[in-house]
Amino acid sequence: MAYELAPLPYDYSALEPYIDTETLHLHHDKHHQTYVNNLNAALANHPDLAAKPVDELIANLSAVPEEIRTTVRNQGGGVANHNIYWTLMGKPGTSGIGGNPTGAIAKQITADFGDFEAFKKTFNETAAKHFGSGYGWLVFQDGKLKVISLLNQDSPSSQGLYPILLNDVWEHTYYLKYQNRRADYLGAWWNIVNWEEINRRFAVAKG
Ligand code: MN3
Repeated sequence: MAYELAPLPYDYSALEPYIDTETLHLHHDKHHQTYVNNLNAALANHPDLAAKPVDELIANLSAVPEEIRTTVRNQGGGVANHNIYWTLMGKPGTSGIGGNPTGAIAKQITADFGDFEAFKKTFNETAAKHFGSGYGWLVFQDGKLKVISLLNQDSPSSQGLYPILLNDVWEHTYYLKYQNRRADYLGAWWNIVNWEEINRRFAVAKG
């Protein structure tokens, strides 16, 4: 069974003005679709693996034969990470989108970082300083929130950590609108972040 690209959970213009319509078309319809196509091609002769949810492939890369492991890590990671990325955002000004964090994640952010501003600063700096392509991530480890960055399409899932939040800092994410100003994109992104979905993921991460 082949993997398929799920439609965006909102209109292509929904994230304006923070993420523009053209970027969303390219990022979802071209970049994400290409990861899906490449993963399907890599697993064409491995129906047992192709039957697994992509998150399971990424969480257990040692189960993938060595000759296709790097491809699955990169392409499968590209599928899985973008699946998360789209759900972490929503139309600015609507309920649960942007503004201050809510619920359990708000309390945990205060406990581990002091306040939301300090957390944002840590996350944005980590993602802004990440050299090359990759993502900034928020995970829950040893009872604490932790901000990390990983290269390319690598996921904390491969290290046994459930991702609560990520932000894509590949240039295709922001270059049309923000050009080289990655930090501006990172700062603007919090206006469209979906706290309900982040709380849902935080509950899973806590187990
Ligand atoms: Mn991307």
